[in-house]
Amino acid sequence: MTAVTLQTQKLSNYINGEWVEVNESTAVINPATGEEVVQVPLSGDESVEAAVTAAKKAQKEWALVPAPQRAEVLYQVGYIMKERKERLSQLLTMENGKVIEEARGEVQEGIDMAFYMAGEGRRLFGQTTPAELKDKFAMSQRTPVGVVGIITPWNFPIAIATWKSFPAIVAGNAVIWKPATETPIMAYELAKIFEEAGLPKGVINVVFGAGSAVGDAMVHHDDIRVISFTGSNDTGRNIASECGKQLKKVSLEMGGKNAVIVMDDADIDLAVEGILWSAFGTSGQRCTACSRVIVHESVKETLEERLLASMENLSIGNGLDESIKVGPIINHAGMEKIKSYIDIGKNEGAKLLAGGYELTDDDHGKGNYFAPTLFTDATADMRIAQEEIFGPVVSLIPVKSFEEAIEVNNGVTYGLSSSIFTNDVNRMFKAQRDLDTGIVYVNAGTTGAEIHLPFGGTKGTGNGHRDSGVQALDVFTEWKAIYVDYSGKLQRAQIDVE
Ligand code: UN1
Repeated sequence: MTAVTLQTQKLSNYINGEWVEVNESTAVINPATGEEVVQVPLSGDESVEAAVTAAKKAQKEWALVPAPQRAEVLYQVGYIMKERKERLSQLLTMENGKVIEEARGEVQEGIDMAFYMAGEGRRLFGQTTPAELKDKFAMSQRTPVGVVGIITPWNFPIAIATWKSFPAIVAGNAVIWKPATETPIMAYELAKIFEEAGLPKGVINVVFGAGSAVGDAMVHHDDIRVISFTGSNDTGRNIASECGKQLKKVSLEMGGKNAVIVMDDADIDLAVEGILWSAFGTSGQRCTACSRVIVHESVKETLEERLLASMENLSIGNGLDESIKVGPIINHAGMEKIKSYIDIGKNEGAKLLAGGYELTDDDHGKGNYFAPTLFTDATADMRIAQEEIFGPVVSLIPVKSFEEAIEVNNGVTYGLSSSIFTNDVNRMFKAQRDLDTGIVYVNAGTTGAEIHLPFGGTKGTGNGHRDSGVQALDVFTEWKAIYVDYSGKLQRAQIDVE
């Protein structure tokens, strides 16, 4: 693997097609090594103001460009991303820590989104509907909302940004993007790609920052008509209440407490593979990560044994090494949160079967590494079985029946993803109907959503909107109803109906 390098030591905002320096900055740390990767700007209100001014102006022009031509830019973005896939993947591993194979997968998710949404440029379907009056034509079509704000997380810094920015752009909006402080490089690289692809200046603007400074300014700006946010529950709820006060449209995706159900008739080896991949891949730092295994009591011991045996093969380290399966935890705060849940689980009486500690030996000491962890004999109401941990920690909850499994799966405040391993076709269909989550898998783990399907969840996971899929367009467009009367006379709806 030839090591890639960044062209700069300090990133700049991208506003109105210009790279704008900000005085204040903070270090981005590679979680695998503890070393500084780059400095990220700490912007304030004035950067958001400049970005909105640029975006407002650019959006008026951009909305007039025919959608198939807007899509041409996205095709170019896709081609450049494809050409640069390896570079982007390595940089992603350096800032986020995820293992290189997963980084390549994430970049691929972004490439797929580019081509998929570019295709929407030739669809963006509206509807024609029969009018109730004679010689009258009625239709509904999508129109851009204007300037939209997107706030993206560190765990999928490029894929989630593409889920939000690509539909927004193809639909004729301009975008203000606040990327996560921990992972600004993907935003910087993607902004450069937009620039090279020929996106007119001001259509995308990237404003870096830390804490809530930039996000707050975006949420409170009257000219930003939509906020699309993926991140923590607390932040999402604050954004939602602020947006509520202003009647600003908001789309939220705020995590999960996703379960794999293993029934007595399941292929146990397949279930073990599914659990390992979805619980310990990305070190459990996915919204879709499996952090509960609801297991039929008759196969509990077999599952425990096989899981423990397979967990021994999980190599932990710097994800740039192709042989590594589990990378680091994003930062110290993430690490402290995971550790606190280990104590909580032990105090609640769950049995710790494996892991439960930070790796501090010479090979790992400088990075933030946590051993893949397995609790068993957890009960559905324990905090480790209810709250999102965002780390490589999974808890087995034994149940007596299929019905109980479904009830336990649904008995949490989140509703993002769920999975069932069974070979009984009736159970498969009942489960897909009864599992109260936005995503359901049969005989696969809880991760691995594809970009052309809607991504999001029920209950506390969000507020009913979806990322990716054609459904993402609903966030970034308004429906306009249009009536054309060609009767040559005044026809009053509801009154002059013959
Ligand atoms: C996330 O963790 O927020 O389905 C996104 C998956 C990935 C996306 C995860 N395609 O696990």
